[in-house]
Amino acid sequence: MPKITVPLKTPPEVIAAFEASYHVLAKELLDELANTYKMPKEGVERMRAMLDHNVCGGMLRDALAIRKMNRGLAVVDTMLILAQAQGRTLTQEELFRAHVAGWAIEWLQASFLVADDIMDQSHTRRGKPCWFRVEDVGLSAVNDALILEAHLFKFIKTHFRAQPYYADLVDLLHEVAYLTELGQLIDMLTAPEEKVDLTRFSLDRHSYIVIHKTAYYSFYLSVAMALLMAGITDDRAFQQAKAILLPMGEYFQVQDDYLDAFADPAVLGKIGTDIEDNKCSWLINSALAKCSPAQRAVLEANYGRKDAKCIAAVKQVYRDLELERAFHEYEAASYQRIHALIDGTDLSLGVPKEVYVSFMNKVYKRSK
Ligand code: DMA
Ligand code: MG
Ligand code: MG
Ligand code: MG
Repeated sequence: MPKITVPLKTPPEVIAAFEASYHVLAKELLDELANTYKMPKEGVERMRAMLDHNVCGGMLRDALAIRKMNRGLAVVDTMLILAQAQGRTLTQEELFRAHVAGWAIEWLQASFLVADDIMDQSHTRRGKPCWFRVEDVGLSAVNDALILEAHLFKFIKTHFRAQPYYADLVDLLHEVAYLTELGQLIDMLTAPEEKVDLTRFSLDRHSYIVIHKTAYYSFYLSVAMALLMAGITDDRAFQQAKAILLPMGEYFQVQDDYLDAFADPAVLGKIGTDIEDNKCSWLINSALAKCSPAQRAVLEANYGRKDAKCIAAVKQVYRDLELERAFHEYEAASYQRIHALIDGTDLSLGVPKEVYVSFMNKVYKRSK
């Protein structure tokens, strides 16, 4: 295999080019509203504001600070690495298609997040109010979540229908969206409002939730899309990607759970709601595994209640149990485990290790 060089961080010019493609896609969608669907101007402007708030999230300057765009950029990074492995560079068309595929994941994520914030009754996202909390939006955000999902299939059609793998790409997106929705279902079912029952939680339940709600779309999808675009058809390559990226995604969601209680909301861009929402988070599961009967009683009395005093009492138990340290131990162990999986990859399947290493580097020890 030719030598592969991967920058530690995605270079700013790669990010800028990726962002430029956002504007191409947004313009296509908005122009179509006016020209094909004869939408009143007011509707077009509302759609523009909705996309700006939920998908783009501001200009590049802000993007670097708040929007990580990890998922979308991972498609681009993976394509660049796969091309190097094939001893070639991407054509302009291929690079643009990698951008479009990356934005499809970002659009899908926007659709999930708009709905997730309603379900979780969250307050802020990416440093701004959640979309449903914006004045004059409210529950019409439910329809916006559906529109965001429809959008990605529209622009995937525009830019991929002539490709031989178009049907596989659409099928993959539908399958991964469904898996995510199943994860969200079990996440919600395990966290009923006003019905706190800590015996409902377990690490097995947690693992099912996070692999479905997060790992497939945030990790596996980016690489699987790139494999399709690179013409890789051997199912073993997809299975291998799953075997590495699902554990990586599980680790990522454990970070998300940890940050929900312990990160500075100003850095994280969102205010945690897991404790008051009665969520089956990694922290509560770790606390239940270690706590004394007295601490368990405190958790039982305070978990899942929308009251600042109750939230503080739960966080105090988390601190007394040194869950921050437990998390850092988990983080180090995950790093070892995932790198062992990466080291075991079968290179004959045409996917270099750098694909996985570069993805892991983006998320390891993140603070937002
Ligand atoms: C989010 O899980 C999963 C999806 C599919 C959006 P979460 O509610 O923990 O996410 P966040 O902490 O970002 O609200
Ligand atoms: Mg949420
Ligand atoms: Mg949620
Ligand atoms: Mg969370």
